[in-house]
Amino acid sequence: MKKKFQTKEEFKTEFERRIIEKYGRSIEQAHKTEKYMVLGEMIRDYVGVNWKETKETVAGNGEKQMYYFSMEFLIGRLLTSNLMNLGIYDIVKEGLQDFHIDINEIEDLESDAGLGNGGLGRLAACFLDSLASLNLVGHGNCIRYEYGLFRQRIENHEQTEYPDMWLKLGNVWEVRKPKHAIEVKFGGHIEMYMDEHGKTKVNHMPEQVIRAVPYDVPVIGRDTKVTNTLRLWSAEAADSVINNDFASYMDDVKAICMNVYPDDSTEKGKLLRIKQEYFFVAAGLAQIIKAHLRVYPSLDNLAEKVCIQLNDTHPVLAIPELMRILMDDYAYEWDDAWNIVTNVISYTNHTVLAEALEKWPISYIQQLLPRVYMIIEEIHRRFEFALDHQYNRPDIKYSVAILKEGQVHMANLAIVGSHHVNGVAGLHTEILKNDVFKSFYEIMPEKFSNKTNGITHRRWLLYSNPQLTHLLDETIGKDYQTHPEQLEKLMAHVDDPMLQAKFMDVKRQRKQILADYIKETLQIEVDVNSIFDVQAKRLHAYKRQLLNVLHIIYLYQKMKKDPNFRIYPRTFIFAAKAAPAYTFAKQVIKLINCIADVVNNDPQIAPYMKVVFIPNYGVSIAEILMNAADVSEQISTAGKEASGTGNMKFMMNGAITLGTLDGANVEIVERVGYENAEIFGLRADDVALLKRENVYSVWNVYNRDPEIKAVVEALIDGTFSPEKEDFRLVYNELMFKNDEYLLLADFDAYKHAQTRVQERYQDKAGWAKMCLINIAKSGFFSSDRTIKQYADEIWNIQPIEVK
Ligand code: DL6
Repeated sequence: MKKKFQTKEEFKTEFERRIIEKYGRSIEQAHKTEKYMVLGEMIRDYVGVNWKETKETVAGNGEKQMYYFSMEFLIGRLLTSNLMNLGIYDIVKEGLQDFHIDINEIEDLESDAGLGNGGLGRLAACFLDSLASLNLVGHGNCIRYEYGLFRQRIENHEQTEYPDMWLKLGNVWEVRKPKHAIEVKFGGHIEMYMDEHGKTKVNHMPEQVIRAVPYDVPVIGRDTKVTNTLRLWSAEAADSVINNDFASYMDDVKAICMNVYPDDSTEKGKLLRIKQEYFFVAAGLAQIIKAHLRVYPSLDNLAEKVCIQLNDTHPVLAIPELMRILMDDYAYEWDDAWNIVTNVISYTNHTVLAEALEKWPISYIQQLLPRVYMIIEEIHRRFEFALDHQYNRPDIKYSVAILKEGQVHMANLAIVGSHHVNGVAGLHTEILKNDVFKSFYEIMPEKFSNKTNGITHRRWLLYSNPQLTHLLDETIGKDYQTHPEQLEKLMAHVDDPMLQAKFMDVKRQRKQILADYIKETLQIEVDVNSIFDVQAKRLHAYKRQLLNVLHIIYLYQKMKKDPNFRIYPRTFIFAAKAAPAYTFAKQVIKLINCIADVVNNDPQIAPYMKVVFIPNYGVSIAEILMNAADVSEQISTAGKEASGTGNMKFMMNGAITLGTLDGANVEIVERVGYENAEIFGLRADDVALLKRENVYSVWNVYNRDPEIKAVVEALIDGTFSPEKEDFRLVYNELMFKNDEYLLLADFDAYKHAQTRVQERYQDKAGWAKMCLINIAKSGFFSSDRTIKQYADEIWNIQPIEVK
């Protein structure tokens, strides 16, 4: 089958024809959103042939397929990356130019898909890009949320949340597939009976049935025909509405796909969250089973042909649900079903924070998913039996229990039901093995492994930083584009003064792009000759944006007090969303904006220091922010950040990591050397020791150091807000919870690290060399490497060839 266009002229003819046919207007008359929609649809249809051929190859050759079950896929805009991956960007750009259409304007119309909230979701998106680009068959399974997390605006210095209507123009990339809809059952009761062969049969009489309708988005790899699917499930009313109250039934249906993160602090919120989790898992599994049975006579070989990766604990209900399908719908005995399930499923852990490890009240699961709960109980019972009789470890029964304290411990269920469990960076995996999941590791060490995260170098370097890409092509050739580990070739050139100068020029161009954006959106003038120091990530106490803020206060106070003390000009840039109910995080955002107001408007200080908070951080903002940074702030309390992936994006674009030895920072430093990063502060072991021995007192630090005292007092003395109580909560969290995240314990070390940064920046050649070394060593952090490891060591899938 022939593609619809292969040359610029063919593209133009097709584009013009479609505009006229769809909107009954000429190109000149068409609105730019209409041009965007038509272009998107053309690209989607363009890949239709590859999509079909990939599916046929998989079925024809009996290829094994991987399904990535994730509540989040932060895929960002797709137009540019799809055009680039397909190698038709220039044809399309020039074709549009002939019609006097600027491709950048069209690109800007696309919204970031609102399918996630942070690093975990962006990781899933990078993985999809790498899977297709490596010719691996790996699909995404998620919810088609109607509204993304929220659109953040700053009003009166504060975060305000507006609906993120990312589907406002529709989603040009998706194809609705009503024929593949699945009925998902909730509530009700279970009837058990004996069939004519004396076998126990189970009948679930649900209280509510909701139809899951898939919307498929093609996932296009670079220079390959392999086209995978991101399947997004949308909730609709089922034909058989069992609930009598139609209005409240419709509310329930709508609620499932309404938001990414419904507030789960209430019972209602928790029930909704469990419903969301079961909804996309049950629908995804049902479709996998159907597709399998279209090709194979039974499910006996399911584990040979299918594997499922659980992205954190959110999709863990896949374990009991697959058991349910195998036993209740296909009459498998428990042991056979368990054997299949535990060979299909594997689990990635993304956090060590106790509060982020999901636990759901037993009564909620029982009420919503009565049959699934029975199976969880049986998994729990059998595992306890195994602890007594197989592992001989009754002593650890409590710590590894799936059911305890009235709750279902989802991570424990995940570990018991998976063939592999992995962490996302070396240090993180060690903490899982030696601390968080120590008891599990003792009895099943072979399950645990590390898969250090990665980022797709296509989006984060090749497409978002064409200036640097051009310089790299010129210096080391283009092989690194398909083999990112070959960025290492740059090491042979890092001492070249000409290259160093060219790199600084590229960085300057990227800084100018960001500076223009800041000017246009925030009316703040920033100096591209200053050090761009960036902290961009979700706002959380453990990520310690507040440490950065306290240091800014320190510099401000010192410059105000001593006219002879001046710093090398620095622009401190923040970007972060705070969870709407997370008051502390929202106060920190307000604090940053209040400080920005004071500092930026102080004529003595502003030439040396600017503070900028860029609102509505997301993938598109990251694309102009990461590559403009000189300094990458990765300053979490050691042991708390599982990996981080922003650190890798900064590094790949030639920023220096200013960080603690936490998450993947450890592996960054291992590669670039301590001399090419700025590492400070307590190590994870030190933190653990301080906590264990209970020897730290925040008041001792406060009383010992007058400078620290002055900084802390500035939170509540009206320096940054006439309302002295505005930041009381921040103050209290710091001082009356004994500085849980050890900000003041690390303050001095951070301050000195910051001083070294400014000294080193002034040696331009030395700085450029450091940046080039960071780029050269960043190939390891391409998600292509990560995905190859998952494919070889967990999924056992191989690249395919689509003819
Ligand atoms: O693995 C992706 C990403 C890591 O880079 C971050 O370090 C980690 O915080 C994040 N984890 C989560 C899970 N929930 N929590 N908290 O988002 O995963």
